[in-house]
Amino acid sequence: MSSEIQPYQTALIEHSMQVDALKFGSFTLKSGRISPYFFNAGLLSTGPILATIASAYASTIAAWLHAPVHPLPQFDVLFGPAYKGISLAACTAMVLHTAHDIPVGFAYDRKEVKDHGEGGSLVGVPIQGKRVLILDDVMTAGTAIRNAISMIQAAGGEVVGVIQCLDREEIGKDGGSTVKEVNAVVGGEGRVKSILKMRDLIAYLEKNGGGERLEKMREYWEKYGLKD
Ligand code: OMP
Repeated sequence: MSSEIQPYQTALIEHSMQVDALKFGSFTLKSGRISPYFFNAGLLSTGPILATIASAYASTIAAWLHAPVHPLPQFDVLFGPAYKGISLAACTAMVLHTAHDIPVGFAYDRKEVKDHGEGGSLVGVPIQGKRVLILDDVMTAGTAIRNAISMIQAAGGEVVGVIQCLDREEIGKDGGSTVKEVNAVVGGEGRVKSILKMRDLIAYLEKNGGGERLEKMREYWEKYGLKD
């Protein structure tokens, strides 16, 4: 495991720590694993931080569309799964337009199906027959992303990729790589991208005197991290 951490990644880590969106300690995850860190994207909720994070998502997407290897296919709709994906995807769709001249639609789901008015569980541009990029906060075992993929497919959309803020780089439910498992569902290698990975957090701690936090992070990596 090695990582060259970029200045924009350091800025995002430090911003996140300042508002407690990135915390070190002991946390029980949705998967039941006990983690020495937790990333709560819901706390990335000031105007300046939303601007920072949406710009990071948008730059990553713009570069990915032109990547020489495994580029992201053109897409029509940016989909933000409820709840935390909604504001992040809305802000990113706007920055894709204003800073990168990439005009895409925006859609999200409701957690509670609405049976009156326009009804249904999806909001935003229609996704029937559209190519969809899912934008989410964190991926661990891939449960949340799998739900979003099924929902979009059921509505007649084609998921062409997944972009997330933090890839925890953990072994998936089936004992393999979560990212590989999701790639397979979405259309092949290179269909999942992240702004930060667990290895970047470890690299940051290594550079900044991580002490006991770093030790615990390495222990967790040994237990659940991807050994590639
Ligand atoms: P999976 O569904 O296992 O991929 O876990 C992703 C979800 O877990 C996220 O959408 C969050 O609800 C939650 N989560 C975090 O928000 N931050 C973390 O650092 C870890 C988790 C988690 O529970 O694994």
